[in-house]
Amino acid sequence: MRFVVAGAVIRPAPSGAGAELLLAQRSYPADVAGLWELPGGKLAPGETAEQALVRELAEELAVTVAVGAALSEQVPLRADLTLVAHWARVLDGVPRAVEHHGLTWVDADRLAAMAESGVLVPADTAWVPELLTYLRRQ
Ligand code: DCP
Repeated sequence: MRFVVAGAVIRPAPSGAGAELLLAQRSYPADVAGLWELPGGKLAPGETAEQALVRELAEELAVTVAVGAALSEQVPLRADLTLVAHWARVLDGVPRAVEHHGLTWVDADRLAAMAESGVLVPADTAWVPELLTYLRRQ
């Protein structure tokens, strides 16, 4: 089994109420281009999920992140590929769309609206309930 790790990158909302989540708009492949995801990528041989997430977010967002606990859901992508996610925070840098079409910080209401309108990458919708709970509780 191989793994893909995605980052639930969060920050306190600028308003002071709740928290925000970073979403990235995929630029490829065609079937998911334009949809929004938690950024990340495949573990390289010998890497832990935490190490892979630090590397992928440095490559894709040009930031250094601190990686926290895993989210509860593991999502089967294919028979041999499983998607996991970890909470993360930016330690250094300002996220920039190096490989994505764009980036956006969303609060709970915006995330719920995006999930409802079908603009999230399908696999990532598994995390929406846990993400909404976290974003609303902060
Ligand atoms: N994926 C997903 N949701 C995410 C991140 C990834 O469903 N939040 C899926 C999309 C791909 C697979 O995981 O089917 C691998 O993702 P990436 O293409 O982003 O990973 P890499 O950049 O490591 O792979 P590659 O270099 O092959 O594009």
